[in-house]
Amino acid sequence: MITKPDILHIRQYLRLYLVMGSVNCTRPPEEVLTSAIAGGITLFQFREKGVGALTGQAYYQLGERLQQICKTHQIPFIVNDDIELAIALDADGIHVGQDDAPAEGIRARLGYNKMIGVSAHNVTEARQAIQDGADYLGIGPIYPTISKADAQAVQGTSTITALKNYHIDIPVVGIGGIHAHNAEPIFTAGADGIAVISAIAGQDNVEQATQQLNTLTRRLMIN
Ligand code: 3NM
Repeated sequence: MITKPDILHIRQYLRLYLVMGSVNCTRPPEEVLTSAIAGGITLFQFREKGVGALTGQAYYQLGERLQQICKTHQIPFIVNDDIELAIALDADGIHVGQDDAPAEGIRARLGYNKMIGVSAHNVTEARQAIQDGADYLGIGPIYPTISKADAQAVQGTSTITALKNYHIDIPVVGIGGIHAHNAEPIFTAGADGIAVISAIAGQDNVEQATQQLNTLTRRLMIN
């Protein structure tokens, strides 16, 4: 990306956000990502974490291949947590947790044209992330998740609702245990989208599952 997408485009990218690494896939991740793109994801995050996650060259090369697939289909490519990889690949952005460096410092290293997402679990963390220069917030876990061992307490849509009540108007995506059957309250609470791992990467028919979420989230999105 030459310039950073404006806030409206960031909201649109968040509508159906796939987060994934090789450990989340039962088929080659390249195949899963290609099918998910065909089904209609709007943003992709490379998150190579958990038991059996690739490291070193294999990690870097998988990132490169997945980024290439995203480029071909004009889907922005975000790297989870790893600023070195984001810089090396010239990724479109990075997503960081509460334990990572503040967005401000990351932006200085990564470039001012990059998207920076920050995980926040309450209004205090959200305010801090905005002050530090986040472009969007990931709020979770909304529901119980099997995909993140160290997830915090399930919070439903309470933080998303609180952000709206405080008129905190940064783009927001919900994450954690989200599937087609429980996605609606997240949009109703005011989120711009849903971020999912297992609802897409864990499905037998990835394209069909993504298409279903695509149709649903188009209907539910607020703008
Ligand atoms: N972050 P699934 S929950 C990566 O709460 C991640 O910040 C979370 O996977 C958070 O869609 C989560 O399979 C896992 O539940 C999401």
